[in-house]
Amino acid sequence: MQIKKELFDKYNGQDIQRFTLTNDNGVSISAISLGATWNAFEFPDKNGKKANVLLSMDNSEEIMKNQYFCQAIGRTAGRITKGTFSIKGKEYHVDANEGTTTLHGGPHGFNTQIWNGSFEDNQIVFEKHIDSTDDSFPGNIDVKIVFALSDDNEVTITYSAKSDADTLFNPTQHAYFNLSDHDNVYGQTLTINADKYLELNKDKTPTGKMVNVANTAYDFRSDLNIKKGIDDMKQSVGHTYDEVYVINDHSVDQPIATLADPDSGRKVSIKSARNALVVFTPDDLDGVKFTRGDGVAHMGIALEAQNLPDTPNHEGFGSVLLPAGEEKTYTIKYKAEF
Ligand code: FUC
Repeated sequence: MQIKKELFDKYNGQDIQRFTLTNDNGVSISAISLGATWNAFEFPDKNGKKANVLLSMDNSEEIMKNQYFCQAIGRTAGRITKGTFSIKGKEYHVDANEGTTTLHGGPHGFNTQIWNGSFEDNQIVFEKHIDSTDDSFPGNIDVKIVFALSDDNEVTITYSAKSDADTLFNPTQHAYFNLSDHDNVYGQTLTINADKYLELNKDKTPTGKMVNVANTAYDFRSDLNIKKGIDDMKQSVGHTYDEVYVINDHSVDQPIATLADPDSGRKVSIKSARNALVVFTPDDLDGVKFTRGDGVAHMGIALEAQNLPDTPNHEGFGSVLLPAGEEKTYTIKYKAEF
């Protein structure tokens, strides 16, 4: 494994560092200290031609202007209705950043923080102490985000946290993928191990209802061409994918989703023990400057492994409680095949 640390750029007068791991197959990942952002995932196609399969950006200003692209998301992925939830009968209000909703940890989420980065045992490690007064969530927490790359081309991202008071912890990595050399994901296919998705209100908060995917454009249970899916969604429900899939009970070794590009032969399968995957294929990426070029509709697909959002406000969504003094660790794995 080769490791490399370099200066990415400066943001608000602070150095932003870029950390890269490259394995013996020439597969590499990079991450930067601003927002613990995953900045590159490079691997070859079936003919050996390498590409970065993430929607990456070249500078911190662009990353912060657009937010969430391949960034660490926390404390809580997705939307919390009215920024309000209860833990053990006590009601909490956290800062909103989308009308009255708290999205992706609110205005001071993980993605806005500059993390202390280092290499430990050939892994990229980002650490941060976040006070309750910094982001309005209960509990002062210590968070650690680790990026690892194996010799069989699997990326493991681990999120650990410990808090001094009961709080919520539902982190994710907001990766947007495009496995092809084209500027859209139309030729790619997606499979998701989910029989159900969440019904959403107009403001995209969950209603609490889970709906069967069978016989709908939401059905990714066997390889579905993404272009066909988007077209069917537009026709049947009038919008593209911005959906929360309820992952079926599964063993940790079983991928929850697989994205494949038949043309290039590149594939990424995602493993997570958790019960949700958000799929987002934005129409409007105009004006966004990516490393691969100017943003256009459906240039990438976001696949966010997490727990169901708005968890404490719905029966049957499970729990994202981080009890005081306990450490919780969540792992997401991305296996590259080519
Ligand atoms: C996803 C979506 C949202 C949002 C964000 C950037 O999680 O559910 O609608 O726009 O990412």
